[in-house]
Amino acid sequence: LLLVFLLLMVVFIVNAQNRRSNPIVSHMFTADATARVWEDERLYVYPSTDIAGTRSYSTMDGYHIFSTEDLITWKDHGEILHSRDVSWGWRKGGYMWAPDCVYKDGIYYYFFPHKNAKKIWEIGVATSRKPASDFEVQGYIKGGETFCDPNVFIDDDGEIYLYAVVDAKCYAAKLKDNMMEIEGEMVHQIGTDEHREGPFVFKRKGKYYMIYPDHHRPYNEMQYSMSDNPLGPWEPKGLIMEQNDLITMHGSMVEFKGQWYLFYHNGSLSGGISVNRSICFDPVYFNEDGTIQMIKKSLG
Ligand code: FUB
Repeated sequence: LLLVFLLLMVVFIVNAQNRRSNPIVSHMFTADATARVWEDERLYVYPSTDIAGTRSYSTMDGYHIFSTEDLITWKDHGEILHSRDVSWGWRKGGYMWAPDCVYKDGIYYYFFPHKNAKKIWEIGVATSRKPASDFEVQGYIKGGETFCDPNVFIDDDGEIYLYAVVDAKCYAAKLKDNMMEIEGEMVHQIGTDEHREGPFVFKRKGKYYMIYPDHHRPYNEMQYSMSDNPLGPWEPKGLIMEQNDLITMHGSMVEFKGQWYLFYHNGSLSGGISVNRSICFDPVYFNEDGTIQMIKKSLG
């Protein structure tokens, strides 16, 4: 009897933990999750912040960072950057949209789309020697004007690529070593035609993957393309996650402790309010040929 009781307790605790894991954050609204695993074996999520009570994405402001070592307990590292820290930014603040962060030569580079004093999108760059604090704004990427939703991918050979969006199309270029200038011009990424916003590129077993939200209405779905080259052309591979309860879908994919995960957002905390989103994650499984299996959502 005692054994049965203990077994029931274990099942109860595991279930309770699973229930707690999504959404990741429940004390504020978060969206556009970029997940990264750094050398300290922690997983960091770099999301944007949705403002309670707002009616518009224009009010989004003040980035937080969250991290975990077990996908159960999450640490909020607090607000690490606000529009008031951006000297060249739109005077009324807000417009701090989907960020990314990469690590290179001892420095964490935080990329954030923000409107400049003329209300035109720039890709801001802030740096720190730590993954979740002390970020200082360095400026914005030259050649990245009007682009939004930056994603930076560093290949095994050290080449750096910037992906970003304008007019619901994905463009990309090499980034110079200084991380502040693109080489040449942003080029349209062929084979990502269903793309609407928020690209995220990663590499697995020598293949390049780009995941992106599509134009599906009323709610976006998550699709992906694959390539042998980080600048394409890409081969569209179709859906990996069906629609959530929101018009936007934006996410990232990362391997953590031997398992791949998709990070994304939905309206689970707000009851489906488009501008009050919550970040979630679910496991991802690959087929033998490298294609991605449809992802089962644990919520929404
Ligand atoms: O969060 C603001 C915008 O909504 C992002 O930049 C888009 O990707 C969409 O999620």
